Amino acid sequence: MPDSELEEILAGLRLPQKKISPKYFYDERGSQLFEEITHLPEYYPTETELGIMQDNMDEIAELIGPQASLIEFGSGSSQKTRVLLENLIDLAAYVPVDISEDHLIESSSKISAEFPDIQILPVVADFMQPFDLPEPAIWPRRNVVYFPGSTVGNFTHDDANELLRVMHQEAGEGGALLIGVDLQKDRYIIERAYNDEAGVTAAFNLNMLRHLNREFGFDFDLDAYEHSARYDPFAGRVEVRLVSSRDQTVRNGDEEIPIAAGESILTEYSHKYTLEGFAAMADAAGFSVEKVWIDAERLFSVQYWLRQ
Ligand code: SAH
Ligand code: AVI
Repeated sequence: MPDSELEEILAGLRLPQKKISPKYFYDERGSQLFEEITHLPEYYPTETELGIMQDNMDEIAELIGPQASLIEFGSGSSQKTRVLLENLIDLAAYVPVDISEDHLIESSSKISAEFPDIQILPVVADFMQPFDLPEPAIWPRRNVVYFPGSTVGNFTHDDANELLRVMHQEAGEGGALLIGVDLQKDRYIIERAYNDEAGVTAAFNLNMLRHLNREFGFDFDLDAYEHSARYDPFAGRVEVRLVSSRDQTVRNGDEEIPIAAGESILTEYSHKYTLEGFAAMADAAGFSVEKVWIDAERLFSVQYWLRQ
C-alpha cells in the first residue's frame, strides 16, 4: 500500500473531528457488503434508479446514440449498467473504473461472458487521482461518462465539483455524462436506508476498520465502535460515523491516537440534492442539463448532461 495513503489516513485521524475517506470501505468484503445493501428493503436508491433507467431506456438510448464508449466511474457490480449494455446501439466499448480491484476483475469477467460482442476494458484506479483511460479498438462517436448510484453524494460539494470537471475532460468534445443522484426528502425515509434492521450497513461501516487493520497495520478493536447514521436536513446530507464505545488508543507503528468514549470517526457523507442545487453543479462543471428523469415518488433522479 502506498505510504501516501497511510499518511492520508493518519492525517484524518489526527483531526479534532476524526475522519477517514469512504473509499476505504471498498475492499473485497466491503464491495460484497455494499452489494447486499443494494438489495435491502430499506435502501431505496438502487431499486428506484434501476426503475427510472428501465422506464426511460428508449429515450436514454436515443440521446446517447450509436457507437458510444461508456466509461463508468465506481462501477462496483455494474448492476444497473447491464440495462445500458443490453439497450445501447453498437456500443464501442465499456470501461468500468473502480478502486476495488478483486471485485472489479470478477464483475468485469462476468460482464465479458454476458456481453461477448462488447469490448470490456476495466481500469483499477482511484478516480480522484489522475489515471489513464484505455483506447477502444473501435473509435467511439462519443464518450459517455456514467456515474450512477449517487456516488457523487459521497463527496463534499468542492470535491464533487473537481470530480465532475475530470469527467468533463474525459467526456471530451461532444461527450456527455449520465449521472444518478439521490434527492432531498423526508428524513425518516433517508435515515431508515442507512440504519437497516438486518445491520448490513453497520457491518459495512465497521468493515472499514478491518480493512485498515489488514492493509495498513492499525489495531482497531472492531467491538469497541458503533455505527451511527444521521440525516442533517440543513446540510442535506447523511453523516455516517463510527462512535467509540470507550476510551481507547489506536496504534500504527510508533503512532498512538487516543479516542475518547463517545468520540466519533466520520466515515462518509451521503449528500442529497435538490434538482436546482444539482443543476448548479452541472453549470459549475461546464455541462448543460439536457434531460432529467425522476420516479413518481420523487425519490431519485437520473440526469443526462451535455459537455458545453
Ligand atoms: N455504481 C455502483 C456502485 C456504487 S458503490 C452502483 O450504482 O450500485 C461506489 C463504488 O465506487 C464502489 O464500487 C467503490 O469501490 C467505488 N469507489 C469509491 N471511491 C472510489 C474512488 N475514489 N476511486 C475509484 N472507485 C471508487
Ligand atoms: C455508494 N454510495 C452512494 C452509498 C450511499 O448511499 O451513499 C454508500 C452507502 N453507505 C451506506 N449505505 C450505502
